Amino acid sequence: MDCIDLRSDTVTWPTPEMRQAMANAAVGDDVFGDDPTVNRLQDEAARRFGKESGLFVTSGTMGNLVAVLAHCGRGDEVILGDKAHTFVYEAGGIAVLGGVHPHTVPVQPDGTLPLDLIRQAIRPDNIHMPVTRLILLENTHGSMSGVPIPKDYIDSVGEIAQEHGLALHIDGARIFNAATALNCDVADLTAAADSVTFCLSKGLCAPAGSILVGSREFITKARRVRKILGGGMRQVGVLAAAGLIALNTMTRRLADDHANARRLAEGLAAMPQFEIDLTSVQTNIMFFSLRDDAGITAPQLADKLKAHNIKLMSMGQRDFRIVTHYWIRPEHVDQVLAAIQEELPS
Ligand code: TLP
Repeated sequence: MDCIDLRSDTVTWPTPEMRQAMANAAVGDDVFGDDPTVNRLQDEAARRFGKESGLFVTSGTMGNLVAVLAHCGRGDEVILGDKAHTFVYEAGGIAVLGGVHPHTVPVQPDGTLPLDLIRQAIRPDNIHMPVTRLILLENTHGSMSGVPIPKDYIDSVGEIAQEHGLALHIDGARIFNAATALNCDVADLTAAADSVTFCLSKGLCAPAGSILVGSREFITKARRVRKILGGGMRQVGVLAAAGLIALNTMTRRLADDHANARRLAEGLAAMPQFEIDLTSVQTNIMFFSLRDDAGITAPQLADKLKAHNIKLMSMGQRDFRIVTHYWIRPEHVDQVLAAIQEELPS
């Protein structure tokens, strides 16, 4: 990449190997089910997750929207975290386009929703109330420093869902980061879920695309919803070719991104101007803040770093989010720490 961009892992460029595979991809009309590269990607993704079928969608947002609309009808309710990406950052799509009512539960610092609050949120059979249909979890949890949520917890939520005849969807935009950090298999980690969305872009470097996996019946329904949303694409094997490399190769190297995040977080923690909770830095995302007396605001520091060819995301006057990814190497981490040190008022 042409700069050190730490704003998100969404900024990643496709690798040279991906560009090559894209140029040579076998393609067909995917709305007819004729694209061999898309079909292979969907099948391999489903197999990797131990689910029956997969569906290629344009983005994580579309994957979650398609999943919610395929699980729920108008007036149904989904229980999800108050800081879930689907609740906060997907433009209210589930309500706008699906008439699905979000019922939020406070997300804990470890990314979980308290089990007793999930139980309390499930509606009784009462004509005054919406009908609870779905529970949605996010793993890793983006707004909670990318913490990975362990299998035991997901299984417990799965049991609650089963007891009440509800479905469980996981927004696994970064589920491979979670599996890497937890040292487990994604199929095992998500076994209790009826559906999972994961992103081929972000840390896996594909230029676009996400996959939704679930049962054959569910994916048949989801395919229709995707068409309604205008997400039926044609010779999209050119993207799926990059997606196959994302799925099969890039998922194996995420520990490097986590190690770089750790190195960066420890460097920041050593600077007295910053506050950072090192225990929260478990994958590739970290949040940290400037102390009140740092003598510089977050936007001012981010602005000064531009001259060093470094892009950081400031949030408000004191806070930052940093995300590491494939294009950030250990030497970049050292460069960033040195530049920050240079620009902080002494
Ligand atoms: N997250 C983006 C922004 O939208 C905030 C980022 O930079 O982190 N689920 C989770 C947990 C996500 O973090 C994101 C993207 C999505 C879904 C949506 O994916 P896309 O951007 O492909 O629609």
